[in-house]
Amino acid sequence: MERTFVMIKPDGVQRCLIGEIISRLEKKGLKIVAMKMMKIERDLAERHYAEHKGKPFFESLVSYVTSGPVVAMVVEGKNAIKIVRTLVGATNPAEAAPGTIRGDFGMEVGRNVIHASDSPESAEREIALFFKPDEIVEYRRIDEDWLY
Ligand code: 3AN
Repeated sequence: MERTFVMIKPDGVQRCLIGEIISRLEKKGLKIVAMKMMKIERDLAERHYAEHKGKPFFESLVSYVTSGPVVAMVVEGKNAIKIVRTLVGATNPAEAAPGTIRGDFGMEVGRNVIHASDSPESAEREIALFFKPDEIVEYRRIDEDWLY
């Protein structure tokens, strides 16, 4: 099993897409093993997006993700990182395929609704930034034998 970090960004929360997004993850077969609504402080946003420091969009990215509450999650499943990225779609909603979260609900890259880790290294780093180990739970989905 693999774990990935998913965050519904402030626009996703304000546009009442929390249920829709969680529903897509659940129906796919992914398991939510940690979840919280929170307001991100500037320091956490800067650490989360450290790889983009110095890029022209860094300031607007940090103020966007700190502008309102977000829903942070740890999502588990076989190949979860790749599977969630596929459900999320391309970074730029203008290029994201229909049927993906960004393709269906986003209009531009600066308001792209959701974040998902892009590699095992970033998943591990991002999960540790947002969650303490004891906030992550273990349980079986009742349909697990039918998913795998
Ligand atoms: P992804 O979120 O698909 O992994 P990254 O890691 O390249 O994409 O970018 C992180 C975030 O930075 C994006 N989700 C988006 O909000 C923002 N971003 C990326 N590229 C741009 C850009 N050219 N202009 C504005 N914001 C951007």
